[in-house]
Amino acid sequence: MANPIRVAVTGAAGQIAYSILFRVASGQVFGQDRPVHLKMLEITPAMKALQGVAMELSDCAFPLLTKMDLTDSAEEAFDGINWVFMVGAKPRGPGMERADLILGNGPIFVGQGRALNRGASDVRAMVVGNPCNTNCLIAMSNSDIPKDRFSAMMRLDQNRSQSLLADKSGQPVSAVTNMAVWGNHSNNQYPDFENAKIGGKPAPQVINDQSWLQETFVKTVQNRGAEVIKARGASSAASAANAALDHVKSLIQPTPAGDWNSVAVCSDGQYGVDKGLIFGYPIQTKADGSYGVVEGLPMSPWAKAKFDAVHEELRKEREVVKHLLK
Ligand code: NAX
Repeated sequence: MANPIRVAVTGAAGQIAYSILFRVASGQVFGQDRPVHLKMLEITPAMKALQGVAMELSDCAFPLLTKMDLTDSAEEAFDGINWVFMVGAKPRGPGMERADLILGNGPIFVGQGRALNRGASDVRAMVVGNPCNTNCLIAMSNSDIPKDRFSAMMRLDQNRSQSLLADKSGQPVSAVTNMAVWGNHSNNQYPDFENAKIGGKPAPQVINDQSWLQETFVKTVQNRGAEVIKARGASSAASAANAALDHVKSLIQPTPAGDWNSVAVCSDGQYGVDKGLIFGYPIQTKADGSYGVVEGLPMSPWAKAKFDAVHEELRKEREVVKHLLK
């Protein structure tokens, strides 16, 4: 058997982690031949609940789960890790502005960013805790590890988009490919139906209803999180965890030829985005494990306006947290 992969999960007693941990321990992400050592981080008051989660993990008798560490210290949690799911953050409360959420959660990612320096030489970090793009920017800025090891999650938005296009076109989800969601995981994100394909054909040609695509589709994807909260009384959890797993798999497995996935990564100026912003792009992972942004996708003037708006939103978020950036 290979050496165990060391995987940290922050916010490990929370609802998203409750789904991530069991699926990672069962081998669904890193493979059925790779043992897993879980390193679970929580805040001190949640350590008892975390013990309960660990008891349940133990009760599953997962053959691949070799070890569990439970801690309230980011330095301990990140020591020697290969991957981290950065989920832990406070959810947005009633009446809270986005800027308040950014200021509330941002400091968490300063300390955790520094603690990432304790990771293994190949450490990689993905951020789920909101506002995930800007939290990822803060962690990246406060750590010394290479920028291409950081990403934030747009995959729930991609999956929501694919499902909706499949439903509208009467085709299976697997027929919907090339789904880019540009920019920020916020209600200004732009799910790009213009470049999406259904059964290998351009989505607008298959659906042939521009006003549904521009209005209903885009708004439904943008507001889906809020709709789930209204219906369930709690924010997306199993679907968010599922997306986190898809996200990591799409970064460690080669992307099928001609397709792409949506991942927020550090911009190197592609599509005119400010260098250094964590921006949702179409990404392809190569056979050697490196990844790149798919360049040269066309955008109508209507789409470009959506793109510019979400770019501007991320610039403003960076401004709000500039005191937390190194
Ligand atoms: P929960 O409130 O169930 O769990 C969060 C956990 O994080 C709690 O157990 C809390 O004690 C812990 N925590 C807080 N501060 C911490 C710190 N400094 N170190 C370690 N742990 C800490 O929330 P949950 O539903 O699991 O959501 C977690 C985060 O994911 C939230 O910020 C949420 O907004 C975000 N989401 C992001 C999504 C995305 O697509 N990027 C979608 C789903 C979700 O809304």
